[in-house]
Amino acid sequence: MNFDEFKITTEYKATLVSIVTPKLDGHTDMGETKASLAELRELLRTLGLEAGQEFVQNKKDIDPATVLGHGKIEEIAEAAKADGSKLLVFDFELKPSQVRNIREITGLEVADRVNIILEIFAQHAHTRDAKIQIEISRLEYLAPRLSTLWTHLSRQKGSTGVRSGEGELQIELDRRMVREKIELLKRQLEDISTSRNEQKKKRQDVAVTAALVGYTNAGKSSLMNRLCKVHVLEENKLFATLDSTYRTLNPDTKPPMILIDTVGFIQNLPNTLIAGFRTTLESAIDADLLIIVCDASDPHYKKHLDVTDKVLNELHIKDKERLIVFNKKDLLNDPLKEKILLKQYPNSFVISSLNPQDIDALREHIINYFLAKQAPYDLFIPYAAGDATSKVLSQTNVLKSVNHETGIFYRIRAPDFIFNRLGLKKYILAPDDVKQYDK
Ligand SMILES: Nc1nc2c(ncn2[C@@H]2O[C@H](COP(=O)(O)OP(=O)(O)OP(=O)(O)O)[C@@H](O)[C@H]2O)c(=O)[nH]1
Ligand SMILES: [Mg+2]
Repeated sequence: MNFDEFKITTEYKATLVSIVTPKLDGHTDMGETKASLAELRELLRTLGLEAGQEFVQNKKDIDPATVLGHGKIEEIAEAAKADGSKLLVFDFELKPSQVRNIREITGLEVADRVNIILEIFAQHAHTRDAKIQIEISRLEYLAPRLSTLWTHLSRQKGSTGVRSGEGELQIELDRRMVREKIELLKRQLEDISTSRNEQKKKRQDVAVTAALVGYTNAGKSSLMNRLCKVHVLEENKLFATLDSTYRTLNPDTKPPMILIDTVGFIQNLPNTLIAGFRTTLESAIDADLLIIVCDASDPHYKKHLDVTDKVLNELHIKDKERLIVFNKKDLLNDPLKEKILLKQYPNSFVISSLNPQDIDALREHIINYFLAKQAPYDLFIPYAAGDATSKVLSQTNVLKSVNHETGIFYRIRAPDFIFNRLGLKKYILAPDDVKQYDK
């Protein structure tokens, strides 16, 4: 079967539908629902879909068949048709049976938030890795919905003679095919993960890493580009980055410091996607430092930080060392906001990635963070030990050097794992001798 048939047609104008109810997380008051709808508009824009009217129903209980009330759904469908819209997009996850019911009542196409996010991920996946992960997530989303899709498809094709038995059999066959395909893709992903682990091991021996994580569109890639003076795709689109990218922050420090750019987070990120992107986020799991990037100009920045926390929790990396960077300072209208942020989040940074001075300060901070983690050593290396001198110069960070008659005094910093393998221990000065050479 060809799953492309179920892709959302982007020529459709979308009508947005949501709810305010104590029964649904993220939709418990009008403020939450409106914020989520605004984000859904952004998601639709990213996908290239025109977003039309939006409708919200206040409801104590969720209708199991259609979520919103039957009458309300009919009313929305009328208005959508009058507006030339053929697609209803619900701002929460719908059950397969609900999709089927709403389609039957309205005669319109029906999609939900998960559907939209999956489409964006599918469009933005470039590497083999990301493509496989998104395909697994899509198939897992589709599998329980196959019966809906089957009835929908047979109706769409104007087929009159599909007997129910035939349909059932077809659905069973399709399900099996989907399960097998998922298994196959997971095996492929494991292979990739193995070779990634080997690369990671190699990297851990020679570098320290910091991962940029945070809500989508916060400016992670922009920061990466400016901190490392390279070019990674940055776009005013949600989920511009889907796979992790590695760049050297500073080639002059030893070992080199590497920054990792990762996929953005979003609220109500479907579980299948978190699971699917675990391998991509593994780079963050292994990083020595997490740099949480947050768009300070977004009125919902707190919510974004909460979502980030939640995802990090799900990845079991809540306790890792972290630095919060509030970005897009240039868009803050209120001059007090920076002060408030710094007070609420001590040791955080408030910057604009468009401002070179801010970038330099942050870069220096990250470099110093890693250097401070390295132990200092005071060495005296005789001129005769040329080999040791070249190791010091090529593999450690020299803070100070003083030439003497018989050799050179070095104050250096190096991580234990590097210092231990250099064979320089015999040149370490006893504390009492340091004064004599350190001048
Ligand atoms: N005004 C302003 N815009 C910024 C700043 N930093 C980033 N941007 C813009 O914000 C948008 C998103 O930036 P990205 O770097 O792609 O964001 P991201 O966090 O990598 O997003 P995903 O890859 O989708 O998770 C782009 O249009 C950037 O030009 C900033 O400091 N100020
Ligand atoms: Mg990005």
